[in-house]
Amino acid sequence: MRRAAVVSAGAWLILLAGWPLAPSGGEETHQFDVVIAQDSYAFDPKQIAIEVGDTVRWRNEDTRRHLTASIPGSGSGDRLEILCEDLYAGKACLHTFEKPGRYPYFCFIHNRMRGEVVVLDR
Ligand SMILES: [Cu+2]
Repeated sequence: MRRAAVVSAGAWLILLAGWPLAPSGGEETHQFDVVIAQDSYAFDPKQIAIEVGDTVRWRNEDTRRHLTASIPGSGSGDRLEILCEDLYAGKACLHTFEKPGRYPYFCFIHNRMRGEVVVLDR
C-alpha cells in the first residue's frame, strides 16, 4: 500500500511539470522555447542558458519529424538526459533540468542539427 502511494505522488509531479511554474520556496522557475522552423534544419536558439529547475520546450514548426536527443556519453548517467522521440510536425517536447552542466544535443535523423543547453546553478 505504501508503495502505491509513492507511485501516485510521482505521477502528480510529472503532470505538474511544465505548467506555468509557480514560485516554490521563493525561487521562480521558467520555461524557454527552442524552435525548429520550417525547412531550417536548425534549433533556434542554437544555445540556451537556463537555471536549475527551468524547463526547455522544443517546438517543431517544421513539416517533418525530428528526433532530438542529448549526445550519448555526455550526461551524468547511462540514460539520455534529453530524449524527444515523438517530435512530429507541430508537436512539442518538454524537459526540466535538475542538475547544472552542459547538455549538447542533436537530431538523430538530421545529424547536422545541433544545439546545447547550459544549465547554471541558481
Ligand atoms: Cu531533425
